[in-house]
Amino acid sequence: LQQERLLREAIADNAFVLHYQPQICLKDGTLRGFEALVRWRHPVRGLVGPIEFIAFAESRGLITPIGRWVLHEACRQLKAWQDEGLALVPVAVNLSALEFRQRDVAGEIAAALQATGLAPQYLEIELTESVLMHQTGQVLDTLQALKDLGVGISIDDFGTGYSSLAYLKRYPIDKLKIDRSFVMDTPGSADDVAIVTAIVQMGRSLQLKTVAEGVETAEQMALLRRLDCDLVQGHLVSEPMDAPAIRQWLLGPS
Ligand code: G
Ligand code: G
Ligand code: MN
Ligand code: NA
Repeated sequence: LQQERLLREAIADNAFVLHYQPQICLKDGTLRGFEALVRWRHPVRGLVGPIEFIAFAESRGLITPIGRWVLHEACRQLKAWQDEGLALVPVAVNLSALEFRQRDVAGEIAAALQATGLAPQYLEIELTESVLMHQTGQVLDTLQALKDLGVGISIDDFGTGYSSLAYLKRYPIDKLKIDRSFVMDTPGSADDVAIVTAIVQMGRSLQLKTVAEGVETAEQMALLRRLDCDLVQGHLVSEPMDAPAIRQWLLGPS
């Protein structure tokens, strides 16, 4: 109850902050995008990660204002960097299955782009497979509306859900994010190497970009490069960083 009251106050005060984790191209090492990850600026506990409050917020009906803030803040920040003259790469925002069901996602995204002036090619949405599992016409309509807007669509935690592979051709998807749990034990685990190999090959065949998540070692990076995975995201490249640190990265070596 205390927690719920604090979270309601946080929403009223916009007491959240976005950190951004870089995604780089495996071929040439260039920066290609960021994932936006929300944190709560908790009055007592300091910065609190999303694992500790997103599900709670969903259970209390409080996710909508948080999700709206995240979307708007990511768009606002990117546009501010662009207005400074920095060369932009897209930002990816996470949307949970519940958010996707409860909100007019396409309408809100269009409104956020409009309000901030950010061009749609600089925004991507990360969805989990559980969104696609419910194979309703409404999901297809929403994804098609995002596609028509020019916003990118990625499947997060790919391989961990229960959905059929048929959705990969049915829905207008751009990227598969290979879940960290498959990357973690490579190259030592032959099973995991086989899984990652299969996902990258399938991605290539279906013309989907592949992003390996949670890359922590040079050996993992070398394997992914050999497999011709497109992008990597993980602690080996960088942990999620706050906006000033990302701005320095965008400014480049000086
Ligand atoms: O930042 P961290 O590594 O702790 O992120 C943990 C999880 O929280 C990730 O799975 C990520 O998808 C999720 N997450 C981070 N930011 C957001 C957000 O703004 N909205 C939603 N729905 N999930 C988020
Ligand atoms: O959206 P998703 O659940 O995939 O969120 C990514 C989460 O993974 C974030 O919480 C982020 O902090 C975390 N993460 C990113 N890179 C690494 C990594 O290299 N190792 C580990 N252990 N976690 C990571
Ligand atoms: Mn994600
Ligand atoms: Na993920």
